[in-house]
Amino acid sequence: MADVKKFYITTPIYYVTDKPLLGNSYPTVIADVIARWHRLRGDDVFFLVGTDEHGEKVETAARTAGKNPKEFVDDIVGVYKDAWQQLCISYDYFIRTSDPNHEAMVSQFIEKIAKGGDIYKGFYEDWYCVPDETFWTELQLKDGKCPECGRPVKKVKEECYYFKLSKYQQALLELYEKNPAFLSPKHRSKEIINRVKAGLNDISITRSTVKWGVPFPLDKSHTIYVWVDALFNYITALGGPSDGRFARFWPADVHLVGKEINWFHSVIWPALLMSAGIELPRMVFAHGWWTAEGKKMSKSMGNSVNPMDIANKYSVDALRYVLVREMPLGDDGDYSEKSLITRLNNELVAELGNLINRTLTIAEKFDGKIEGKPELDAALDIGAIDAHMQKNDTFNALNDVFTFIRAANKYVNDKQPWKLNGSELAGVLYNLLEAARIISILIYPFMPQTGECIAVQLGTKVGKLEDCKFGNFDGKVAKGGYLFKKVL
Ligand code: ME8
Repeated sequence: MADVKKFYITTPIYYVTDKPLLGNSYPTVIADVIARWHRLRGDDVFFLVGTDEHGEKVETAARTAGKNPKEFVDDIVGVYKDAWQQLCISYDYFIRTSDPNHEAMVSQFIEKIAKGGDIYKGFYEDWYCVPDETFWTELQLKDGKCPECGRPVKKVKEECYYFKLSKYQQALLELYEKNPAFLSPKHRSKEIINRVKAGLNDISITRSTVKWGVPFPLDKSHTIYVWVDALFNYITALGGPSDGRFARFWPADVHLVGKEINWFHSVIWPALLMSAGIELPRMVFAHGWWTAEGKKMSKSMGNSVNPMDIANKYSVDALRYVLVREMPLGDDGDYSEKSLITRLNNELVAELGNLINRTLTIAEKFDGKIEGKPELDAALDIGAIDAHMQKNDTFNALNDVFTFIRAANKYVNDKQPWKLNGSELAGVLYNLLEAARIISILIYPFMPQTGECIAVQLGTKVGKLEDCKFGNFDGKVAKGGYLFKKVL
């Protein structure tokens, strides 16, 4: 296994115009799984989440709701925090871009970039997608609409300040060349590299018609473009360059983002950092998109999925399980309730739940000393699972954990412990209880409540990765209820 190290992972910070949906719960759950795994290894982890609170989209949503923007965002942030608590998101810090500390630091970074000569005054006359907070040229539009989300765009004509993004073309291409993992997964890197090779335009980094934002330090009649404000959250959350947390955790090890915001993270963000003289993050990992029941999820189509409804109906862990298991990280996938029920019944109930239940049932009836020789250990390859997780391959890691669960179930079927007694039964039970204990650890990052529930029934605590080897079982079994209930 690789050495223990510091590990800093971030999710996108979400626009606070609505409650959390399945889409943005996805990177939050995946980042949580990865952060929890690193903590199991003993790594020094910092896991950041937060909210993107400025800009035209939020300003407009607040106006529509008849509130001032600050009141409006304060109300929704609470909903996000509650949702993340319910989904067992173990974040270390929740950043809000309306935090005064964040605002002050963003202003300082912009002053630094301006001092370096990378900002100049100009005029923007082209298109803008408010829901995505993105500038588009006439040529980029698709049928006159936003090429990213397909929604209508509006014409913007306003004075603005530009950032010299074009100056960083060569440096960015060198970054991608020298550090291929920066653009992850590999199959999404080509698109970015080709676009950067084709040439970079300077970008507008202020709005003079949007009031809800960080004042632009060089000209207070402008606010800083919401995307520039937002990207700096990854540093301001650590208290900025003079803070001990920055020294300890920066550069970020993984910025997990949706594929539609890869450009901002893989091109604009490193260019801003180069300009500000700050070390670059190690990886931007662009994950894929969910559709729901075969269709793009959107409120207007009435098929946006509320993750809390799924969690309340089936359990938080069933939701987390499906988010990891149904779609390899980096690919696109489809969420359907039918598929969730199939996995819940066939995998969580019939494989994991059944193994733990039958193991505990036999163990409770047995009153001898539980001892034996490891036999099931050959079916477990912790190194391979950890290697998947080092590549953020949550899908294959979970797959391998289930391969072990299946091997343990097969072991029960082969050994038929109900026909055994004495030392033979003790030996089989020893293997099953040690397997169950190890499973409680391995499953914990994916399904924390299930991991804890197994450990409690075994009379142990969820251990660390180093405890995932067959030793002496020293728990005290107290069988509880079923882990999962079959959905009929
Ligand atoms: O873009 N499938 O915020 P946002 C998978 N504030 N992931 C989805 C998804 C879907 N159907 N829908 C949304 C912003 N997501 C900016 C980010 S970061 C400095 C600023 C996820 O509220 C996906 O990760 O629109 C996407 O990148 C994110 O939600 C967008 O959230």
